[in-house]
Amino acid sequence: MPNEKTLILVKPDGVQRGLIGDVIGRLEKTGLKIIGIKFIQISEELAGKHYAEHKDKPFFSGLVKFITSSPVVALVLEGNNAISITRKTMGATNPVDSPPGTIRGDFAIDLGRNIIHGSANDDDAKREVDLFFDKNELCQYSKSNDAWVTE
Ligand code: DAT
Ligand code: MG
Repeated sequence: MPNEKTLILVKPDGVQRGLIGDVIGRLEKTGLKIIGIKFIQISEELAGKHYAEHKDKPFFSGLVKFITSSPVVALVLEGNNAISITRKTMGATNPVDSPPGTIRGDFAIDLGRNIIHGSANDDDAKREVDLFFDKNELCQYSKSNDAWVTE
């Protein structure tokens, strides 16, 4: 889809391991544009809303505990096919299944410590961007190389 938005989190493990720059650098290099960014401590309430689809899963309480265990970096990326481009760059949910060259494939070994969140589809992206960012925290702007990224 043209000019999609997607919500990214550098999760607590990525922050604690000093991987913020590597993760954001890889995403930036795709050509997707950062239109929102912040460093936040996720509350239990926000974690519950963000991971609502998993609330009945056995791993839900561990997931909430993990995502609230340390600050995260939240970003909104914008560009053509931002959701699928980002998911490809992230790798699979389980690092074991993530090929080299992907963020999870290169930086993670454990399903519960997989470094990055990225919205999985259009509905999730809209909901998650709204959960983490106010409208006035997103910047619409041009970059001089836009025409070299998008035809
Ligand atoms: P993704 O983060 O790739 O969108 P997901 O939405 O299915 O994956 O799950 C959210 C997170 O929950 C995932 O990044 C890691 C954790 N998780 C998923 N499945 C799990 C499982 N079976 N056991 C433990 N943690 C799991
Ligand atoms: Mg998901």
